[in-house]
Amino acid sequence: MPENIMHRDRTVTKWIEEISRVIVQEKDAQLDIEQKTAANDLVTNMDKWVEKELVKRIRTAYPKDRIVGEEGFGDSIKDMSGTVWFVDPIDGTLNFVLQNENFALMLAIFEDGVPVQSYIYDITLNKLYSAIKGEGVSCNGQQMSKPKDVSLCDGMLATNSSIMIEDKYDKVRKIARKSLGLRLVGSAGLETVEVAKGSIAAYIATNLKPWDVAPGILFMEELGLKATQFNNEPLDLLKNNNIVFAAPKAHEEIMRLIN
Ligand code: 2AM
Ligand code: CA
Ligand code: CA
Ligand code: CA
Repeated sequence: MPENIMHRDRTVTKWIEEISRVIVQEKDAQLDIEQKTAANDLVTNMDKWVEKELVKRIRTAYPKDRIVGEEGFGDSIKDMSGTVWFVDPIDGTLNFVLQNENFALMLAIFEDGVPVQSYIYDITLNKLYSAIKGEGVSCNGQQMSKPKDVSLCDGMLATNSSIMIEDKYDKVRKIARKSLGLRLVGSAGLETVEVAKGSIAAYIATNLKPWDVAPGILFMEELGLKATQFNNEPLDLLKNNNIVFAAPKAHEEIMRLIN
């Protein structure tokens, strides 16, 4: 592994450990909850604090890099040149507020559009999943193996609730019927992790933001899995995406059913 990547990996891992310790410690204290666009689109003081803290640390350690963060403390970017960080301070805010589990802190680093490092930290389970370009994927430092290439009929499908509620993609129901079962966790990051582990054959979701999907690209790449938009094109991190993260066989079937 190149020295600069190894050093940055150690730095990011330490930041995630330190910051998430505060999330766990402060969680039961007063949580300020605000609505963003709707009653199910929330932000808390903790989301904001985590993003501010990460942005501050990235700017100090890597002043030339650009940052795209959900809560708006980063930069707005029009291209992927140079080093770009994607920050989702708490992925699964609704779970964070209502469930006390199933939420994650996520980071992804791209160099000239190429994903080089990704992190998804399951905060309550204390599991840090990290992907490093050319080095595979690990969980708490333990290398993960490539999952089996399964068809839909041998695996489960994860999806996001807007597909189901808004009825925009009727084809998704056809895909669900071919699978062994449907799962909705409510954290794009943790659903990505399930695909990486092979416990879910495919994750299909509509209208996800760049920071929701950025870490998944390298996880899929390093494990021989597929990450595309519904039209089979690569993800575009300058806009929202309808995404499929899947085992290759399941992905091929989904492409046939969705297009
Ligand atoms: P978030 O919790 O970081 O907002 C399920 O809701 C998944 O979709 C979560 O990963 C959530 O990320 C993401 N998501 C993206 N846009 C959303 C929105 N407008 N409202 C709720 N969740 C959204
Ligand atoms: Ca949000
Ligand atoms: Ca998110
Ligand atoms: Ca978030």
